[in-house]
Amino acid sequence: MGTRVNRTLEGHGGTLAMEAVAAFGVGEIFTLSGGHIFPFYDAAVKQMEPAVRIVDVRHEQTATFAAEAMAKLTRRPGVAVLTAGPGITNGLSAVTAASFNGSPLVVLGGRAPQARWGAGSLQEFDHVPVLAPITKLAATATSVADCAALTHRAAATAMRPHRGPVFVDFPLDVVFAHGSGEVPEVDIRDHLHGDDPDPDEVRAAAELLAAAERPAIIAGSDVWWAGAHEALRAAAEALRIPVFVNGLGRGCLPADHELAFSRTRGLLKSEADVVCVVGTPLDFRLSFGSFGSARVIHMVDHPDQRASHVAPAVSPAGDLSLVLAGVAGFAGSRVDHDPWIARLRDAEAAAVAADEPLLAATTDPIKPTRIYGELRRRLDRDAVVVCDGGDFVSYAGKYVDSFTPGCWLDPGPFGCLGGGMGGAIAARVAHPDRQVVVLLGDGAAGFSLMDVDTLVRHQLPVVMVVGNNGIWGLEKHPMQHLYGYDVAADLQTACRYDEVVRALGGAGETVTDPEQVGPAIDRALASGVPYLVNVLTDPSDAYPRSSNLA
Ligand SMILES: Cc1ncc(C[n+]2csc(CCOP(=O)(O)OP(=O)(O)O)c2C)c(N)n1
Ligand SMILES: [Mg+2]
Repeated sequence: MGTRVNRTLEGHGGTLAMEAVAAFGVGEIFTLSGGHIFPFYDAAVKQMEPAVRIVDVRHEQTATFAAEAMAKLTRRPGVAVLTAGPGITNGLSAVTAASFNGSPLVVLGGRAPQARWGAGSLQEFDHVPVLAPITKLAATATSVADCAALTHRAAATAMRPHRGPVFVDFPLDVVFAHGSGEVPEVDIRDHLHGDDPDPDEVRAAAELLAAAERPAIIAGSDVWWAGAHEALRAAAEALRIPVFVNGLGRGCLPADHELAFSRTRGLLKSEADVVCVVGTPLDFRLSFGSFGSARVIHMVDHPDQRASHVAPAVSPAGDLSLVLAGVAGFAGSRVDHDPWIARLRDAEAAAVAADEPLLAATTDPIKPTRIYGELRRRLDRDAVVVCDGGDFVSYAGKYVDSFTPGCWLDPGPFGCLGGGMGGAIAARVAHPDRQVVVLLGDGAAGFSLMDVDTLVRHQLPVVMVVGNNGIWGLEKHPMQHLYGYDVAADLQTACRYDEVVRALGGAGETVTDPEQVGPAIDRALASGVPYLVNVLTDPSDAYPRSSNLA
């Protein structure tokens, strides 16, 4: 890293800040206008070569979700530029989601002028104390030179494992002022690696896996962030260990790999003797790290990711490529895992067979599973799938297979609804030629559907599929179960979300016949415009849920 040269650049503060993020490979910003942030726009269109793409949206929430999604899709910083005060507070949920997800989101904010601070300028608000608990770095640039140096430091901090969001705000009188500053040159590869793990801990983990009768790996997002998907495959193949995935771990081993499993994770609790969780927290999604009597290995990209509520057998911390390569290189003898692999494969095949009728269901109203039956066979191996919703999206997690890493955008453990259009925008910007399919609950759709306008204005065609059950399903069914009644859980029945998209300049249709789900998705994929397939689904259908949320 020390060999990189710094460029001394002249310009206003906005140019220096933008040059600093552009050095990380950032080619676009997601934003909504405000006078405080004009210098960033001027930099993007007039001062920089090549120009930086400005994707202007209809809600800062969408800008911030889009920037996080861009990071997930590209493994480099994603940048949101938000105006002072309400622009920044509108982005808070998405920043918090990025913090939970360990995503290198960079938020550049406007700020009321320094010279008048305290006098009551428009939108004067000290954002830093609000952002500090949900970011790795939150600070104010205090000079033109600082616009470059602090922004560089922020982006580098976001990228360093364990990754996470950062925030810098720029007082009006700093960001409009001219001056010079050093913009460090960046080789993004320098920012992908974590610290070296302790070789003894890596060896201990490999020995445990090799000696186990029935081991399994569960791989999560940090495997993708670390670019460790090849090392994951090598480790699994070398020791012949079944692999399950969650979050951005999806696709790190293709779903049709001989060692990839998805439907039999429940068996780990009753049958596995060693479970190795790599690159994801031991949270509610993984039964808080408790897998029956199995011993747990927790591989993390930084020591601060070790769980405090579980005592794993061993917990190697550091660069996950090196950790997994260390496992792959294990030279000792190992137990034959093939009987266990065969056992899981049989159970997996039985689960898949049992679901066939659900995926082909011809009921009226339509079962949400039928939508997935149709979608599964239409998705390309590198399709980007964006999830935003409750039960409808839980089905996506179960029935959509991932074959390519960096293709799966879900809300993650913060569970914030409303990221759908942000994900859609980013996916189409990052991957102009791939399928982009956004799966929306009807409730979730309401948070961001106005940003279909952004898809239309920026000519970003995507397919949206709404599982429209007319309810907040993931709340209505549990409330009924708990109280025997429900309240605040109903939405409009058969609301025409497709007409909303039409009004905004896209296209769409409502589907009530199960036989029309597939053809409607075909029309959407072929349309070349933002297209919403509004499928009226059965409100009595509840996702069969077993996980314990709290
Ligand atoms: C911002 C936000 N508000 C509320 C919730 C609580 N919540 C989780 S799932 C859900 C219901 C989602 O309904 P919908 O999108 O229609 O999907 P469905 O469950 O009906 O398939 C709600 C309200 C949340 N996770 N995030
Ligand atoms: Mg719903």
